[in-house]
Amino acid sequence: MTVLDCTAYSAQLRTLARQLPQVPRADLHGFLHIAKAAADQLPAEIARALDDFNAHGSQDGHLVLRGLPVEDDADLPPTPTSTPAPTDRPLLTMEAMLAIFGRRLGLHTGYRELRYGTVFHDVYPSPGAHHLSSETSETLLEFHTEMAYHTLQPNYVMLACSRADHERRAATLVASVRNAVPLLSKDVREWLFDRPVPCEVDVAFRGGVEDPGAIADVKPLYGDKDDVYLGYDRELLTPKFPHDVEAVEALSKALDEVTEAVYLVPGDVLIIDNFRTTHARTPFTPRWDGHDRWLHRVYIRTDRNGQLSGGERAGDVVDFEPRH
Ligand SMILES: O=C(O)CCC(=O)C(=O)O
Ligand SMILES: [Fe+2]
Repeated sequence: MTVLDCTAYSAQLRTLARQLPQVPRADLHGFLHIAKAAADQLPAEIARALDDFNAHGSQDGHLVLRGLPVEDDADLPPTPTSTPAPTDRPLLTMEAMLAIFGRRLGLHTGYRELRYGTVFHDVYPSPGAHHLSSETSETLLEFHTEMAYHTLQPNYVMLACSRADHERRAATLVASVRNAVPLLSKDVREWLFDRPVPCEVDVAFRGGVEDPGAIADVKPLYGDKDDVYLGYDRELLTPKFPHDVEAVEALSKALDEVTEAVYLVPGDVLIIDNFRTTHARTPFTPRWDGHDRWLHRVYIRTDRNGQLSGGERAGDVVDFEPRH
């Protein structure tokens, strides 16, 4: 796990956060435009770490920025229990960090069908959540590459922590394809490369249909043969042919073997390279006391792998088109 301790930059980062409009949702495009100016003024060490991760990725496919400014628990509003956040909700410091760091990397993107097309998501436990939802708590949220079935799949998933779970049991798991590939046989590597495998989609993208089936195809390994991208979802990939089933099983095992756990604490930002990893979250126990685990999430697109075609702005909302 790669961790950058940002404690020394806390005051500087607070100053940058204060330059942002304090009601981000009132004019999100405007807010993210100003965040770009802040991203250009980041402390050199942080700027370098983000630029380097953006240009080359990393062996373990994720980066943790730790010790960032964050409200004291007592100064935070209660952990949300509904989505989306009210349009007039004041900016939280962790949201400011996602705005600024995200603009250093690329363009914040909303997905029309997901959470009303909002760009800044709250991730919190919800009683009776669907088993594929980030609102689960007592069950394992299984490995998924975020929206691997979406042609405009985000390049990065960014998670920021305002509150950890009470017992600090919840781990965000990340498995990197750069670590997993060396564990695969040449047969499996070659079989899965550019091999379309039927894939179901998350509930938000099912168009109100209970079970539309595998309406997309995802290639588990693709891109540059010598440094492949990964598309892996333990729940949604539905290989049919026996050879596909076996190969996906071998990939699944390799990913388990290289899994790393990140225990997010307040003041952490986790950046997940969504083209080279799959991620999951282990179970935890909510207390429903207003102080449950609370993360903030954004999706970032960059021009890597053609995720942008030109003219887009940070804060744009895109429509679903399944991959084939
Ligand atoms: O709760 C977490 O740590 C991760 C949840 C998740 O997969 C997500 O929000 O995309
Ligand atoms: Fe996720």
